[in-house]
Amino acid sequence: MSLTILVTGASAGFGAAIARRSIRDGHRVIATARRVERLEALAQELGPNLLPVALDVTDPKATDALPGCLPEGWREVDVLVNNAGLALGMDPAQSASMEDWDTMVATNVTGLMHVTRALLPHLLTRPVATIVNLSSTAASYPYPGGNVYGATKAFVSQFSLNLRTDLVGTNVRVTSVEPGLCGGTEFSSVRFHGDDARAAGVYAGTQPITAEDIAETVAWVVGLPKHVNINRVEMMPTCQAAGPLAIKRQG
Ligand code: 8X3
Repeated sequence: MSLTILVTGASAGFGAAIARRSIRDGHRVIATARRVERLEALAQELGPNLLPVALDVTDPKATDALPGCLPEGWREVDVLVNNAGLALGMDPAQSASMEDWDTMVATNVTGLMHVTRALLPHLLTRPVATIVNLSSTAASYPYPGGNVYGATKAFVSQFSLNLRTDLVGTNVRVTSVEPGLCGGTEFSSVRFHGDDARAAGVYAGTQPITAEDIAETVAWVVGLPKHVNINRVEMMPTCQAAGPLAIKRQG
């Protein structure tokens, strides 16, 4: 069955991979992002089944107006993929940038919340609908410098679970996808404010999860029969595992 899938943050990384995979699977994609020229390039690549829509998820006026701005024929959204999000900085809390913290909360928490609230009434009218929220292993496993980033992702995971309690008995499913180390995207470069050498160091000697692995997971979640809801998917590359708790010893 061909679905209409709205993906936020679709101009690169996970979002672009999810758009590519969804089109390949015969669906239609509303690709939203701030960087319209990148969306236009994606539309050139993927053809008329991709609709590029400029959207800054941190602009509540724009997110709240989003459903009303969709053109005729694109309003029946079956799947919302809340992918837009970012990590900024890895400094300890006592020296981290407040501006970075505010940006992460505005995007990962407030933006996701507004897009979800705007689309929910429409999703409820579909025979079956799915919200897929991109969270992180950082939601469950703290690490030094993860402070606000991990906290925003804990919000995403818990919001997903709480949404289900409101939506139980409706046809709207909700899944939190929680990846660990993922390579091949701008994630670490953005986190380190363009320091690509430092970003590359994050992946040195590893085979991380890829954006295509995430797209595969989203395709699986979305394609399951309507009586199945996957609550959360935690995924790590085989080279990664949760570490021991830290102990600071004296001497
Ligand atoms: C991405 C995983 O470990 O960089 O969300 O926080 S991590």
